[in-house]
Amino acid sequence: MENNNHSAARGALIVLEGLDRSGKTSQSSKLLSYLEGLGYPVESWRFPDRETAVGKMISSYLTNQSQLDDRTIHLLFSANRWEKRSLMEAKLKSGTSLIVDRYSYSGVAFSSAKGLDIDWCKAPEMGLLAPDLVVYLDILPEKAAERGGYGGERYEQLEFQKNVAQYYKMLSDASWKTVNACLPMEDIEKQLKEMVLDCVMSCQKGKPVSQLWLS
Ligand code: T5A
Repeated sequence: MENNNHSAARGALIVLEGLDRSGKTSQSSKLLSYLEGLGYPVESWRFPDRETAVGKMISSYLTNQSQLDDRTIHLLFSANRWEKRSLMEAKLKSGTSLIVDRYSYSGVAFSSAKGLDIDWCKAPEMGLLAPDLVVYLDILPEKAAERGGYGGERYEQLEFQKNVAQYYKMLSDASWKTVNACLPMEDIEKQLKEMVLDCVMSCQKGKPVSQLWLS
């Protein structure tokens, strides 16, 4: 195993997106171990971050313990990213790569799928940090629904997830990498490792940190 010191260069912001149960959490932890094994400073993050005060309100909503207006919960999801922005920037600048399970695209896709205006949904995300890589774990909603634990949270409903998938398609652009999330986990892991290592290495070469703009 390599044990290089890569900490002088800036870290990469890598985002995994996809429907509920597409396998983001499983793959995040594999990528974390992989990059750590290569000696890169790296952390695994997820949104919502349910540990903060805002995150606790979100978690209560997702588990149906509280009710919130659609716009209110949308802005809370966004605030949950904003409250982490400075720390995110500091980590990246100090050389730590971040593997992030869900980001602004989840915010826009899920809220738009409820019927909110997509431009209204994008607005509070402007100015967050732009990912260096977005990987979409592509799975048919019907297949995701067959996976363990589905249905426990508010948005884990087949018809709604079908709608979310349409909005993800609208949001994706040529820079996104799509991986078939129905492949065996090891095959997905292999593809992700290559993509992520490329990205980490290009950020090390001095690619600047930029701000998010959702077109
Ligand atoms: N949301 C989120 C918003 O509305 N707005 C926002 O701004 C944000 C950030 C919570 C909800 O909030 C919404 C989206 C969500 O509805 P969450 O906590 O990330 O978001 O919820 P989930 O996406 O459901 O997270 P999960 O951890 O439940 O799903 P993952 O991470 O996609 O999947 P994972 O890895 O846990 O795997 C699920 C199951 O599938 C199996 C795993 O073993 C596990 O049992 N699995 C596979 N099985 C076969 N083949 C494979 N390749 C497999 N990969 C995984």
